[in-house]
Amino acid sequence: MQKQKPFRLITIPVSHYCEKVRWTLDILKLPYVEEPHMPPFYRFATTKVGGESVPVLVTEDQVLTDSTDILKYLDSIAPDDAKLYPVDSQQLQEVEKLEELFDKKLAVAVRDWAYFYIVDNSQIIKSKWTHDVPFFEKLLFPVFYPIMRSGVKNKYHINEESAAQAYAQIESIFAKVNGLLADGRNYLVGDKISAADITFASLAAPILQPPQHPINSDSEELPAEMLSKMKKIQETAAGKFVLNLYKNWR
Ligand SMILES: N[C@@H](CCC(=O)N[C@@H](CS)C(=O)NCC(=O)O)C(=O)O
Repeated sequence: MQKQKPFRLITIPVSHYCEKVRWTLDILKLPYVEEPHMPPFYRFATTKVGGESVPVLVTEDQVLTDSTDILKYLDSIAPDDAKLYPVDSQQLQEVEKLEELFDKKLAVAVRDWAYFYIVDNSQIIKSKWTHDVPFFEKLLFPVFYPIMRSGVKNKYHINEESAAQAYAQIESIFAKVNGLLADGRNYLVGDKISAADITFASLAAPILQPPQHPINSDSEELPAEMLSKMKKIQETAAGKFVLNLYKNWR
């Protein structure tokens, strides 16, 4: 592969979709420079290049604004022995189906469930949102937090009922993954790590808190009920699978 100019990766560092892309860049050893922002400042960075949400990957000739599009692109430039999407068409379909399920259902459920427990706690949110962001953004956290807190609660309909539904959704996806792993396989699809594994692990990470996650914040401060629900998920086969993926591949 010819020498690559570093990509720009616009993120909210703690975002699990951003972790999915960051992990892929790292595993493929592709050079990139992360541009970390907190809400709402990421919006200035993403809209400037034609995006909205994070992550956004800016290459020399294109801007990619969805994590799956980014993974597909990175895979297209990866050497054959490092590819994260299988060549076999049936396996490819399985990877794509799982990635879609994790992106659309698991990630959303994890986000809504976690926000229910922490969105009103300014200390926890500050430590999560301001990790690695420019100094002036951190400085403005007290100004923007109250606005962003109501924004998050309204946009994602955060309440006790939606948190319970989100947790049930997480449990049902974990039950599905437990089922896949029941035959003793080492990876979700095929015999090597794929985009399905990286997507599942990254998007489930906030509820599993793997020690190797690059954005770590103390879990002792989290509410007891949240911690006990996390523990329940950590003890499942799929939870252990994610913790092992982080240990061995991150
Ligand atoms: N389908 C998108 C979803 C990304 C997404 O929802 N990102 C969240 C961060 S966790 C976000 O930017 N939310 C704020 C917004 O949409 O403005 C992807 O896979 O990249």
